[in-house]
Amino acid sequence: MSTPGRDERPFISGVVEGFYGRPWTMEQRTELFKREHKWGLNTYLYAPKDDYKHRMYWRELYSPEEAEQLVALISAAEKNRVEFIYAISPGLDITFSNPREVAALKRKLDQVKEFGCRSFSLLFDDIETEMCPADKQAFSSFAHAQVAITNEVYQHLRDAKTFLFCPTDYCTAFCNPNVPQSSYLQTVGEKLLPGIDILWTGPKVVSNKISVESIEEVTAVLKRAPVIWDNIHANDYDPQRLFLGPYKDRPTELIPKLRGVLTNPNCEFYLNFVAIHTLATWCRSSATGGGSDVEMGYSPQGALALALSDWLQEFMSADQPGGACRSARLRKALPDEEPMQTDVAESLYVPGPGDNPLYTAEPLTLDDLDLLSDLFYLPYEHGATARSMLEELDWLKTHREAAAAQTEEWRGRAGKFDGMCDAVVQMFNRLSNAPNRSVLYDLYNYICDIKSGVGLARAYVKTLGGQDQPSAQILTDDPEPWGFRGGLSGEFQRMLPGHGNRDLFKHPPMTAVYCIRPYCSDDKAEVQKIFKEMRRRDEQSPKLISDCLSLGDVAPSPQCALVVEDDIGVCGYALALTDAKQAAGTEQRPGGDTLLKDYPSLVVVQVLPRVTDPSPARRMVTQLLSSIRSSGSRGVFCELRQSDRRMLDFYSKLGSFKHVAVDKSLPQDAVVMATKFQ
Ligand code: GDL
Repeated sequence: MSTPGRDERPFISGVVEGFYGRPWTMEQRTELFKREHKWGLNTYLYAPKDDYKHRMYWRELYSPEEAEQLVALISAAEKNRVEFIYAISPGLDITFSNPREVAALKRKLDQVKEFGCRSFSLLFDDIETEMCPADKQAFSSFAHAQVAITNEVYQHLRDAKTFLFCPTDYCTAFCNPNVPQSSYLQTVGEKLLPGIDILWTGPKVVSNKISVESIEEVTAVLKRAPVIWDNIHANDYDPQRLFLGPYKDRPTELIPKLRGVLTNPNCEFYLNFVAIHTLATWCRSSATGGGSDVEMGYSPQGALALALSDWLQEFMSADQPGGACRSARLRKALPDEEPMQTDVAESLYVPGPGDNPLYTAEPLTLDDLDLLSDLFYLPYEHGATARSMLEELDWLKTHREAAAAQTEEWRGRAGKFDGMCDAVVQMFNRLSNAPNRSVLYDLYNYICDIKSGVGLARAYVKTLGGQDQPSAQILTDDPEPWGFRGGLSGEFQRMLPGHGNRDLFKHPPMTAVYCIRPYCSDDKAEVQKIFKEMRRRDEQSPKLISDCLSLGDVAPSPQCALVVEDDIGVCGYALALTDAKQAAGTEQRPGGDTLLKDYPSLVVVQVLPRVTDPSPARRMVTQLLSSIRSSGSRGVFCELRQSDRRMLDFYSKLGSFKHVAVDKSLPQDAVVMATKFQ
């Protein structure tokens, strides 16, 4: 049999069933081959971690029943032009130097070869790196032991179509001290026979991005282009996560630099429609990716849209006898359409007048699937709707003062948040009604979980807004078990520091302790120091009223001066004038009257850059606003310099302050933001 030259071999593209947990069924795998064929993918790597005879009992041969199933599976792959690669993971307990062990490995692979399999793989991921005494004597390193056995098995099998090796250091993060200098990878690269390809997961086990440079780096050491084992959609490490976002952050320029890409996706077979469909689109985006309908340029959003519209068809097709949706059955039974079928007619219940009407649910929509994908997007990224829900909740939570005052903005945004939560509940209802029960059952735990999470957030916002609605009852002193989610693992999480404010997608965890206290005359020098330090760069520009306040030239109003301290000392301040008119007069500002009429009070806040947590400043402002408000003032303004991005950002995020027209008497680089009390 003649083997094609290295460069003529087609790009390997497809799926690796390489996750921990329940393996897919033979029927699901057969279905996978059909899909791969349809979408232009060409490979399946059989490597289910918890399959008995793949890893733990790798030495055991298959029984006649198992053999029959594997034969059927391999032939189904062939029928669909999918290359079936059989992988084995002997690394948990193999003694590399023992000839009986090598013989056991050969015997097992010979058996699978008899089933019709032509491609094989040896996996050494996730194993102990310390060799046993016998192996230490026989081999100069772990890499030498693995390479020796792999080369021997590869040669024994003689004409393997494809042979893959998974190293123990299979990503940049595992390499010591780094990729180019890793003696493990150097040995593998130099000693592994050239016909053997090497699997690689990228910079990390679950790589956020895979760059061309990182692949060039590893290719140089391995002396061959790697096959990516991509864990972007793998979810076996967290039972609450699922990934329905598009294949992303792998530039298509990688395709000519790689030997192939295999995705190791979600454990739940039916939830991999998007993962596999979008990978197929990615592979077709380059001429070297194989397939005739070459699409130049890959857009994750575009690929997702294609996948979701196909997935909707799958959701809508009944997968169980009698599972057609009620409306379809009804239509069939209508006398003026097709002739009525007796079996349908007999089982069909038509409510009479005064009876309960039949339960009806709207069919699932593409928008529902868009939302679903957004809620369960990618390991390092939430989808747009999920991000916006988080942002809204964060805003509503940090503007409790606005909630208490029932400002129009707070109420408006609370309503918007409620609407987004409702869309999740509606999506859940329509999904539960979908005719394809297999997909629904795979999804069920995840959508239940998100529905509960959303329910809690929704109830919390209602409570903030002072609504005592039944949904807000979830947050009581004696909640049902779904009011404190997560079981024992949830208890542990809640006991660990940072839980609750660890917002992976927004701020780093914060550990500093701040103390806010009233300003006293001894603080004057410290406040001046902070003011001067923060103004160092634009010292030339003319003074604002707030500058006079910070410098102590004008005294703050009673109950309107605070400082914040950390363990080093005073690190910020907030000062206010309930009536800024007099100070404005001292600064001789003609025309400032309009501003002062609507916003008679002034506030100034400053914190040193070492305070990365925005909450101390936010708390000081909230406190001052409430003092100003109780003085009877109608509104508050603050003066900022355009160069003070940090404070501009701070006031913008507060939400209640809006930009107001700058009066001409102010320095050119000044910006005014203000808020009115309702
Ligand atoms: C891994 C395992 C894989 C697992 C994945 C995600 C490789 C080579 N091995 O490290 O079996 O599914 O992480 O948890 O990726």
